[in-house]
Parts: sequence; structure tokens; C-alpha cells
Amino acid sequence: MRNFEDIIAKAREVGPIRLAVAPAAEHGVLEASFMARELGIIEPILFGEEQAIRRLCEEHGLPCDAQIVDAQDDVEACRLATQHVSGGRADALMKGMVDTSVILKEVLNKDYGLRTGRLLSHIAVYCLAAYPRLLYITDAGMNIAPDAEAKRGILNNAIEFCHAMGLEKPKIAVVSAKEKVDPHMPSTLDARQLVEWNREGSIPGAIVEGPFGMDNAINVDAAKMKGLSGDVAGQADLLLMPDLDAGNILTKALTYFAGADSAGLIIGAKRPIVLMSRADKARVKVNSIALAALAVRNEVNHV
Ligand code: COD
Repeated sequence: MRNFEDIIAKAREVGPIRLAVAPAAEHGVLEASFMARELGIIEPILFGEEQAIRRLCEEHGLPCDAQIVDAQDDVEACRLATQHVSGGRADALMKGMVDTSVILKEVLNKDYGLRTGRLLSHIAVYCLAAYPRLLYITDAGMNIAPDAEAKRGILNNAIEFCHAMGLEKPKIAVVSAKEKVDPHMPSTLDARQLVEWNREGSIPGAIVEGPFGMDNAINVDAAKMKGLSGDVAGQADLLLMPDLDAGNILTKALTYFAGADSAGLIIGAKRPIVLMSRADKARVKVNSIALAALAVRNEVNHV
């Protein structure tokens, strides 16, 4: 798969999945849900204030004939939707108009959430005019300051996901501010550790190299200039970012400066969670929904 047309076409083949959307009472969220339904990718189940959902549908000419589960507020909507997924009544969850941490706290709830025993993490997929393949970026949405051990969990989630997307042996660049290990720069030390773990076999199914500066991870000439060789230099499939700040800033810069097409998911949970920025356009939301459908059908992280 090289772009979102390919991803959406594949999702249409394997859909529809049942998607629990919470909170759904927002125009962009409803628009994306009905667009994805129109494409045959999902059957949405809408969680939130029923009257507000119906009013919005009427105002914007949306069909609003999907199942609605009434909730008094955003927290209840997220809780009910999470329970729907953990109880097997929906195949995936989608964050609607709510702060990310609100829905993730429900997902992490020990009694009814979507925990599996593995680390949950975020993966973003970007299609860029200036890059010849899809670019996967992790973690831009969940783990705030992962240490090397948490980064191993993040990578193992991402590798399983890349396999499901048809990448047999993803090339992973551990990105830092520079390409030399520097004891004053913890992300370079993490990179050295992750490369070692990959060689020892505890991060299987991928080639992990680093640290890389951003330029020499994704540009062959920049890599050559620095004398870097190997399978990953200049041609990474996946970038492991040092922390959430760096990951989130990179993804938003790509979206706004480069006008890139993208999608985002939380993986490592019982079922995938569609998670994008609230400001993202309906198209990005549909891309992410399509990605979730592929993750569900390929049983990524199912337990
Ligand atoms: N995977 C599995 N379990 C986890 C994870 C994880 N990634 N994070 C926490 N847990 C478990 C802990 O082991 C613990 O049992 C319980 O959950 C609570 O842990 P806390 O107290 O550390 O976590 P919270 O509830 O304070 O915060 C978890 C969040 C995911 C809400 C928090 O990390 C967060 O806000 N992340 C950033 C989300 C965000 O704002 N993204 C940016 C924009 S999209």
C-alpha cells in the first residue's frame, strides 16, 4: 500500500466493521462517520447526548439513522463506548470531540477498559509528496516520556502493525537530534539500546538502526553526506520519536507545512482506537477509520 487511496480501497474490501464513536456530538466527527459508512468501511454506533447528535445531523443534512447510545456527558460517552468494545459489541473505538486523555483513561480502566498486558501506543501514517513510501511515525499521541523499555513496547506494537500493512521487515530509524551516541542526550542512549535489543532478537521482525538525525533517516543524500550506510539510512519506513512532544510536533508540522495526508491509531489495546487531532479534517478521520478496519481484520494485537 503506497497511499490512502490504496488503504481506503482495501478497507472497503474488508469492511464494514462496527465502530463505537465517542463523543459523537460534533459536526466533523459525524461527517467522517457517515462518509466512512457511505464507503462501506464501518457501521457507526454514536455515543453522546442524543438530542445534540440528532440536532447536528438535521442542521447539516446528515442521515442520522445510525444507532445512538445516549450519554449525559463526554466521560459517560467514552465509558459506554469503551464498554461496548470490550464487551464485543463493537470492533473498534474512535475518539470524537474530547481531550485525548479523557478517552484514554477509560481505555486504561482496569475493570472495563481495553488493556491487554502490553503497552498501548500511538502510530501515525503519513503519505508525503516528497517521500516515495508511506511514512510511519510513533509515538505521537500516547506515551509522554517513554524510557528504553517502553520504547521496546512501542516498537513491538508498531512492527506488528507494519506487518499487517504488508511491510515484511520494516526499516526503523530511531530518531534523535544527532546520529552519534552522546551520553548527554538520553534519546541517543536509548537508540543504542534498541539497536542492541533488535540484534539480540527481543525486537524481532524489523531492522532497527540509530540514532539518526531526522535528515539522514529520510534522505539518502543527507545520509551519504554523514557517511551513513546500512539498510535504514535515508529510507526509513518508520520513525521512532524520542518522546511525545517531538512526535506530536513532527506530525503536526507535516500536516500543516507539507499538507500531508495522514491517519492515526492507538494500538496494543484489545481493539484499535481511532485517534486524531480534533482539528483534523474529515478526510484524515476517514483515513484513520480505514486504518482501524484493516487493523481489526488483520487482528492486530487481538487477545
Ligand atoms: N499502556 C498501558 N498501560 C498504561 C499506559 C500505556 N501506554 N499508560 C498508563 N498505563 C497504565 C499504568 O500502568 C497504570 O496502571 C494506569 O494506566 C494509570 O497510569 P498513569 O497514572 O500513569 O496514567 P494516567 O491515567 O495519568 O495517564 C495515562 C494517559 C494515557 C492519559 C497519559 O499518559 C496521557 O495523557 N498521555 C498523553 C495523551 C495526549 O494528550 N496526547 C496528545 C495529543 S493527541
